[in-house]
Amino acid sequence: PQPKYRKDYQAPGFWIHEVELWFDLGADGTTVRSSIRFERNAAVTEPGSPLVLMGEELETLRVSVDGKELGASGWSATATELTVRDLPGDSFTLETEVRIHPESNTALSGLYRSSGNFCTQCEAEGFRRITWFLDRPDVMATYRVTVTADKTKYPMLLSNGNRIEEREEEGGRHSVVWEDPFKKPSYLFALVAGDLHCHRGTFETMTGRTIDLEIYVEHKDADKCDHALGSLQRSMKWDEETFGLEYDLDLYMIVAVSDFNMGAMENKGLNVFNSKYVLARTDTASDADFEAVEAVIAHEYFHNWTGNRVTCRDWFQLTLKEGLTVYRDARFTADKTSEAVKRIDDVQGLRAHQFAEDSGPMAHPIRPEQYIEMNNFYTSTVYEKGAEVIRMYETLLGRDGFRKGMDLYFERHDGQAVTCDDFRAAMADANGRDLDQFERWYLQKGTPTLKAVGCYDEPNQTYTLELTQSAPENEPHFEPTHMPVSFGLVGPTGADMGLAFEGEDASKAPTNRVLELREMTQTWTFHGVCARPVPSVLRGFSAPVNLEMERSQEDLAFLFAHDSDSFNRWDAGQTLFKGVLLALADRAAKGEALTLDPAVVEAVRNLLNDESLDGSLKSQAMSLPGFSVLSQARTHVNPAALIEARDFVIETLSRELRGDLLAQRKAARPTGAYRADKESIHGRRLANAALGLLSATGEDDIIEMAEEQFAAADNMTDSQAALGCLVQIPGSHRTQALQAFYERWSGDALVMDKWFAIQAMSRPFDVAAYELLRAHKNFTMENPNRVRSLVGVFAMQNFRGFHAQDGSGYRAVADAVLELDSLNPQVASRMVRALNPWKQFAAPWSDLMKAQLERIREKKGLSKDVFEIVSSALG
Ligand code: HT7
Ligand code: ZN
Repeated sequence: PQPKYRKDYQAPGFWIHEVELWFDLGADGTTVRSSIRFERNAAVTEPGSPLVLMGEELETLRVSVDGKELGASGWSATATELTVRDLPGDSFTLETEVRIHPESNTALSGLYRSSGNFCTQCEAEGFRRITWFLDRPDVMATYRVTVTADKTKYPMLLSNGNRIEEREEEGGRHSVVWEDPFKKPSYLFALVAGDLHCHRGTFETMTGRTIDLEIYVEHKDADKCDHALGSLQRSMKWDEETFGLEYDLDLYMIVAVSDFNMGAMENKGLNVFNSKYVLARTDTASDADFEAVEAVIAHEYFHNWTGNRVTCRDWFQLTLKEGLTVYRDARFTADKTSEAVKRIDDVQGLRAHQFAEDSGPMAHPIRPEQYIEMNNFYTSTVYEKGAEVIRMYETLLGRDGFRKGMDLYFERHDGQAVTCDDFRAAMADANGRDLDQFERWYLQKGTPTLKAVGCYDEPNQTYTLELTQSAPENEPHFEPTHMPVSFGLVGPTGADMGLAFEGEDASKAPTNRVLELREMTQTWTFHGVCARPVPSVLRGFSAPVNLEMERSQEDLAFLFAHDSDSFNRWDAGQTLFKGVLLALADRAAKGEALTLDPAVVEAVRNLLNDESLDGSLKSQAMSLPGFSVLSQARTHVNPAALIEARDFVIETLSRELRGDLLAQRKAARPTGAYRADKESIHGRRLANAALGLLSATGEDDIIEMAEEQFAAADNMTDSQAALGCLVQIPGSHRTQALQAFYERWSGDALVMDKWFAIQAMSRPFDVAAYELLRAHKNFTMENPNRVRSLVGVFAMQNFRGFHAQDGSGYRAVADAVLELDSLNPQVASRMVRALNPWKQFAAPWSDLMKAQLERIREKKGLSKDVFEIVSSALG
């Protein structure tokens, strides 16, 4: 397969203004008729040149132009292109009729079936699996869609926009006609047909319009929709209040489906969701699940402006809508929960996944330069690093400046398909700022390093900070970025000091400044610094970089105890832990004895007992850097040594802090019936983190505590946390708890996903246990959630089992990839990435991982999704 390049962009040869579609849905094939109004784009194609449309797996039944059916010489079709010659002029109507097979579509792209219902997924390039089309985002049209199906089996027939007509047809069938007045690209098309429960609500907009809200789920899930509806209402309100953005259609629909490749899809007026991000009831979904539902509903809703009304010119610009929308949903969640907790969770995720991706074989700029299969570029780099880049605009321009930039962006581009450069220009022009250099964040891959060196001059009472940015190892053409570095100085009492430039009064100066680093190296000098401070650099993680700074354990412990910036306070702890863990891993690799510095234990004890912190911050403060973050800091990683070091520190903390953890758990656990207020959520998070840490030693009284919690829990947060502790201990505690959970929940697919995942990430779970679950009657390769719960969790979260020294973990995952590749290439290509970092590991692990990648590459007929990942990994 040949890559496509960003530099080769050309406008389409034809524009499409209006589309009319007729779907005749059947048990054994579906017929799709289309009538499309084309107009030649004279700037690109010569008069008389043919029309070439995109398609995949379509059986073409008929082609006509302006009402005249074309004979064999008028058109020709290959597997992926329909060429129509002899066009009557530069504008005409083309009609086609095709037959497709949703009933056997296991790739879940285009029109497919899930739990007996029909649904679609068109992003990125799935619309061409429905009908011949110019399936590219810069071709925007209005749609009128008629859906016809059996009325008993499919009483609900949905598509984008407004329902304008319903009629009975012969033979027990019926039709519904939909019209979407907003021009949209084909990737936002959607159709759903099924027998579904509809949970209704309304929203009154800021201009007084009433919007109907409809959430469609399977009947059995009718009592799990309240939270989704509330989340949607809160998102609509927030976007009005924060960005002045009002919803446009009169109807907003969300449909939950159980077979879905990703989280959700923002189709205009008709979102289709993975049921995981809709269904929530306190006994089946944890606090984290509730938060995720709200965040994903918000994300898809926010796309209505950032993505749908203003869309991407081409797929290279994906971060234009995704980075911006992730940034928007993160602000929403921060407003609704806790800004500090959300920031820490996000950066933890970014470092574990995006930093790893950015230093591996799939590293790419947030705006990639090339791709073979676009679906492979829905990455943590495009999404999460993309959101960090948007956040940097905000840090540089301020909240008000950012809002001005957003307003100008919509004023200029509503209804258009645009580029990341258009967004940057709106931000610059609205604020009278030069953001040319900022483009490098879109052009360069890899994580830059930011080196900070501070110097306190006691006689002159000045503090000089030197910042240096340097190239990531994998970006040979690095040029300095425009980097906001949020900075403070913490004085000996733990209070922030004034940051005065020469001539300013330190007592009146701000205690936090955003320093704009534009050169490779710059220095700043602060005056009136009356005592030796401890610097707090990159507060709030103001840029997505690796910070390097020589700091003593004492200084880190001091920041861990005092930094006024909650993020940096947490991060000081992480830096401290990371140093300790890596040193221990080096000792473990040499077979040396391990000991933990008591100062580290005391630092955690202090945090735990700091009553100014909420439960979530305390639980974050005691979580150690994970396997991914630790292994990024080393070449030739010995996974066994890393795991041993981590286990040792966890067990030591568990023992040494036993009294504090027990007290914290007791104080933090909410009493009485389940409540979902912030306090209770923080309380459960701390109590369960404490229980998790306590259970590391496997002592009887702690197991008993976990068993009691498991038996008595009236909510999934506590039940799942207790089960998570019990499964770590081989033997009857584990098997009984798993059995009880299974018996209670075997009829609920989303809870069963948890049952698989909890086992797959547990300590005693080796390849033999994996194979047993692989053969379990509740496992299927055809459901992506189930695959992610078992194969995904085993490969990406069970480092012990996956990195087994005999290579059996790698082989098991490669087997799954090969099987999945024929069923669902998108999911296969996600799973295979677990093998990507093979070069980072020491022998024998690296050779064993590589051998599995080679085995996969040899498969005949490998999908281009998996081919692209494997060939870049073997590169
Ligand atoms: N915009 C949506 C992306 C998406 C997707 C992409 C490829 C294949 C399947 C997919 N399902 C959804 C999700 C979002 O970011 O909102
Ligand atoms: Zn999105």
